[in-house]
Amino acid sequence: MSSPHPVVAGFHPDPSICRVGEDYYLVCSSFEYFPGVPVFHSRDLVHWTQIGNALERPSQLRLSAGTPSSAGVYAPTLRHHDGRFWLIVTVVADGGGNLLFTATDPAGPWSDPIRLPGVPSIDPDLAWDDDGTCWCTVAGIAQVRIDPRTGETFGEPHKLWSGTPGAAAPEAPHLYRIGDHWYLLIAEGGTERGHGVSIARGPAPDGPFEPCPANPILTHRSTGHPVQNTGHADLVQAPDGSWWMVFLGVRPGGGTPGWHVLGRETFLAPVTWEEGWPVVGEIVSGPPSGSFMDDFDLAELQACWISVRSRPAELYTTKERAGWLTLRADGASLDEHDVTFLGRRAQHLRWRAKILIDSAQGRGGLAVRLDEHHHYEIEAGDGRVQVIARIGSVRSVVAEQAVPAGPLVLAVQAGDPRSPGYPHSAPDTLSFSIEGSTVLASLDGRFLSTEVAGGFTGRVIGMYAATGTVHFDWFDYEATP
Ligand code: 6LW
Repeated sequence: MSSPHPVVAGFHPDPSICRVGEDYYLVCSSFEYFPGVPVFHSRDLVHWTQIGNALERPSQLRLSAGTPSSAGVYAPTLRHHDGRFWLIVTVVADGGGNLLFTATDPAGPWSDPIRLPGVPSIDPDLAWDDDGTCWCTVAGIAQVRIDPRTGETFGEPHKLWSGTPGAAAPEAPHLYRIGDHWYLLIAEGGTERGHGVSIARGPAPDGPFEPCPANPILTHRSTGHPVQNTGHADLVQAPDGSWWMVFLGVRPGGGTPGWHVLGRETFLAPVTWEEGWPVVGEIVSGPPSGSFMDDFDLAELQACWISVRSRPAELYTTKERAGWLTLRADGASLDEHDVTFLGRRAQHLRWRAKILIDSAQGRGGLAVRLDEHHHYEIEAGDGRVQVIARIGSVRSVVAEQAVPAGPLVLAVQAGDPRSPGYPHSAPDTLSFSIEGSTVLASLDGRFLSTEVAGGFTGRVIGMYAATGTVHFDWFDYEATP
């Protein structure tokens, strides 16, 4: 089976969706990256455009250098109620916890956080009943009433449901009033190959809840489906009355056990109802996302650009040299938590990215990053270009070439693996080159996969400064056959 395409490709997990009139909005987790919580808009559920990031000011999101990768921003819920947008999210970091933000325009600005010290756990959800009571439901599955304007909780959290007996990790709850019932949708099985979605219903927002006899209503566990790990879902009703589910899934490649390199992506499926229970249809393939070019002519950075933990304006600017991005190193390398790095999510199984770099005043380059311990890069400066591989605790310069002074085009391509079809075959090969010259190094892509690196994210491709000040004229990314 050829793989259906996500509707939001690349590392965009834990989707939460809401509709206002003809407009749909969707948010995702962002972990150690800043700005946090990408916000998307669509009119048809299939074509999505990023309209901003909800957490874009340090007063909203402070991820210290001590925040581990794959900690940070987890599993938001987006809702529209009483004329405003409400976003609730867990920030796994010092000074974090469950935080609530509001906005009148989902493109921003979003408020500073309202703290919810009485809300335990992760994956908070918001639902309001007819008398205006706000119910916050979290992984576990537990619930507590809150005042979303102040963050006050009323009473102690109480357990609502443990999910299917024997299933791991009941999490990602979303509570909905649909017809005469309250429905409690959850993920279970863990966010790996056993992932799934189950549902229960009851007469009131606090239950009691009766599980659907057909649970899990969505799972690809133990199937040959090209999209695996399906779970962590949210439901939305279209203006025509039809129902839809967004959920995360991965596209593993290579031999066994399969390696997914793009992180957990957002997929879409139709939902019908039988005897008062939702039935999830086959994935609706999204449009292949297009190519992307930024020549840094704008004063502000586009919404898709993300940095690691923070983005101090003095280290990242397009105002210093007109039409160029200037990155200033701050003493940290890609092996550390606070590197000067500006990247975007890889969104295709096969792609190529290029930059035009001027490294006369420093060293820097083009990196493919999974985390501090898993990244490959091509770096220019001091009259040479190096390809560097960092895999676990091993760091190695795998290729080096002297180059003449002046700007250079550096490229990386994710192409087919060597020995495709073999049980041990990699998902892809990452090849690094100086444009117009031969490939300097071709590296096994599996080491930049979630199955090797661990964690919740996917590959991010970007520019960085290792020492001094480095200028980038443009960044160009495109899918390849
Ligand atoms: C998230 C949990 C999950 O909080 O993974 O897939 C965690 N589901 O619900 C991190 O994304």
